Amino acid sequence: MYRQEDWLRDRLWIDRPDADIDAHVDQLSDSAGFDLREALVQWRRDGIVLFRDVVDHALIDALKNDIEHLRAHYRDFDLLVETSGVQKHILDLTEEELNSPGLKFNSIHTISRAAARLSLTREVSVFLSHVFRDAPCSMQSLTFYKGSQQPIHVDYPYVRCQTPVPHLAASWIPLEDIHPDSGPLAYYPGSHREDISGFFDWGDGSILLESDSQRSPMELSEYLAERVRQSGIQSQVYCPKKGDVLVWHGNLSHEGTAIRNPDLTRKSYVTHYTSLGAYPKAHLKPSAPEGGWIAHENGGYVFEYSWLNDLNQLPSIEAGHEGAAR
Ligand SMILES: O=C(O)CCC(=O)C(=O)O
Repeated sequence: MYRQEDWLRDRLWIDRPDADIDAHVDQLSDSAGFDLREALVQWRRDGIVLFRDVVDHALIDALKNDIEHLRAHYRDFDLLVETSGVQKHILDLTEEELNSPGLKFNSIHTISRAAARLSLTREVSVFLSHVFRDAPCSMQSLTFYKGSQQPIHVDYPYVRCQTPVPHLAASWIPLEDIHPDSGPLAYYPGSHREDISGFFDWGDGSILLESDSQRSPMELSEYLAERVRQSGIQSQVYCPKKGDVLVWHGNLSHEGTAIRNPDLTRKSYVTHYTSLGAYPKAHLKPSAPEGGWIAHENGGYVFEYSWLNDLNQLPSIEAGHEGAAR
């Protein structure tokens, strides 16, 4: 069982009371290519960092093309999807489910090279290598076509294969300019700090959702909504432009806001990351980390899952988006 004291023991350096960002930055010999000190200060304070106009538009277009191809030929591919909280194989979807809001494609990066490479966008990989003091690794990805309308939550009770659990962050890449009526993501700056979030007890002191948890995700949402209300934190609605990317802390409260215009898409790509040292060993092929990856760029990795082999790939594999180790 993973408890609050385990989280406090395992926290990343930057979340500890004695974190010395100046000392960390002053000993670096290479420039990050952005204001790393400011980004780390903001991360510690707000639990988010936003990089504007840094994501490769050609890769975004390649992923959008992959998504359209997948939607048109979905019975030819092997991918898990989530619809109304239920996981299914994409080939078992009805047309109605394929078009339902809230449909998520799980880990499209296993069949889309463009997606795998987007997860390792330079600024995100470089920034997270400093947060983790280790190579960032994508653990899973989620692709949305429309707004999720997901209630307020934090990721770590659900995304918890990594050891230690606090080695967790996420990025959110818009695949188009996001319209305020499409159900944008919203987040609560500063809510990642333990004095604000507290620790939701799923039962007997466990802070992770387990198969025998006595409390429900909706109770977590009610708890977090009350914590942010009590601390007076206002939500920030994220309406990014294509090219922007938001990175958030594994304990940051966030939600999918209400869709005001159901005709609008909200095409977006989320990656959850851990550090190389915390990556679940059982998910790695025997040749990893030297081999067994789909993408290895900018110091980060997207590994092949140990249980998957030779999946039918989407068109970006052929279109010069194969990527290379750098
Ligand atoms: O994009 C959204 O609406 C929600 C995404 C999210 O909550 C997540 O990936 O953890």
